[in-house]
Amino acid sequence: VQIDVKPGGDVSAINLASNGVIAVAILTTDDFDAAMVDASTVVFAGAAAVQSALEDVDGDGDLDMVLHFRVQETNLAEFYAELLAGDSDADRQSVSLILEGQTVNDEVFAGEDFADLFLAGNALRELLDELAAAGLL
Ligand SMILES: [Ca+2]
Ligand SMILES: [Ca+2]
Repeated sequence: VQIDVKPGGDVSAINLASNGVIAVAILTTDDFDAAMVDASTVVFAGAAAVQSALEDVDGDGDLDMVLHFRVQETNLAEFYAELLAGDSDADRQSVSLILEGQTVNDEVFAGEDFADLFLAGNALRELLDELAAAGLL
């Protein structure tokens, strides 16, 4: 299925130090009706959704499902730390993110979108210090 991490912007950048939520839209297409998604089954980057709503996020006249995930409940910080250990000059790491779930009819679906993960300032310095102390840089 088609998903859109942080719908609305061109570049989806996720600040891993955030205590907020990431919005991910599951888009309704000719082949898929997002209203059929069972939001309680959806997993994104290791996290379950804390909120879901039907909304036309792409403005094409049909309702899409928008789910919210808490940044701190995802596994993105660990993922980012691994990537940073391999490429410590890049404080922005581009990744492919997968969302999986089931419809109310028990059909399994998955979608993929791309986003930039980043940390800045103290949060970035602390992680680099941790990686260095662990001998990973
Ligand atoms: Ca996006
Ligand atoms: Ca729509």
